[in-house]
Amino acid sequence: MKTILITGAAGDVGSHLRRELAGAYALRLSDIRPVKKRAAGETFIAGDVGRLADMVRVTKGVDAIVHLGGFSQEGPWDAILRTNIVGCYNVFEAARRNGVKRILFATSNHAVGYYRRDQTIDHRVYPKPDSRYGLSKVFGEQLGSLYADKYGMQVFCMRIGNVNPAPVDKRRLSIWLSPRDLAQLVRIGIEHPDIRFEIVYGVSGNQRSWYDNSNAQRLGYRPQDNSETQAPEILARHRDAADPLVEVYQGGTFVAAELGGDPSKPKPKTRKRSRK
Ligand code: 15L
Repeated sequence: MKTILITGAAGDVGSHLRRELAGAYALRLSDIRPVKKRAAGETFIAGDVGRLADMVRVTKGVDAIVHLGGFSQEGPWDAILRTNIVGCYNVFEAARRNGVKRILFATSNHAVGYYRRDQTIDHRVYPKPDSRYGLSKVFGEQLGSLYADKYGMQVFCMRIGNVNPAPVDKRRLSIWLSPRDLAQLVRIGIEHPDIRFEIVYGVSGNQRSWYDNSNAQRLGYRPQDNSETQAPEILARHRDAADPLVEVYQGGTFVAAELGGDPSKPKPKTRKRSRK
């Protein structure tokens, strides 16, 4: 049986994944916080992603890593830098030093949050992060690309929407990922023989999706769930946000936060100086 390391195992996504993968793999859980209740087949090693020595200890001897650890929201630069940027580097570098070839990286819809909701985007679009958090996820994706090309690692980047037992609001109807679809995607990332560097969208088969997830489909992903069953109830109670930009862009409130200009308006043309 393969041993799979899950970083950030104490978080919400980690908890759903542990339950869904139980019995399929030996799970090594790691987090800065303790994971108290452990199921059969789970072991725990405490570790801080911000410390390379911890990550070297934690990644030793595993077959693959699911890297969920780090800040999962927008946050102050110092925190994002330490946990998501330095932390991500530490996980990839520790894996390389220990000869662990396969990493599944939990990137986010916020790596592309500045695309509009009336656009359908695939895995080949250039990133448009909507926050420091989104930017850190773009860093992680590009780090994965470097480690795949330079060191031959197999890197599977999942741009996760929102993992929840059920979609929670209108925006999440488009980006919802059910726990069992998350597990299906993770199993593809662990098992697929031909992965070198891939970006896929971590979303269920939602009718209102903003993504062309053909890269995931090419690798065998067949989501079981579709948020549409929840749509009537969610739409009935939906009220548009006060800031219209929240409804225009895929990143929602992440886009509108701390905004210094209106991204939907073209930049004013700079006047040419007339020469005398
Ligand atoms: C994310 O990337 C976050 O980790 C999660 O907490 C949600 O905010 C999610 O995106 C979302 O966009 O709903």
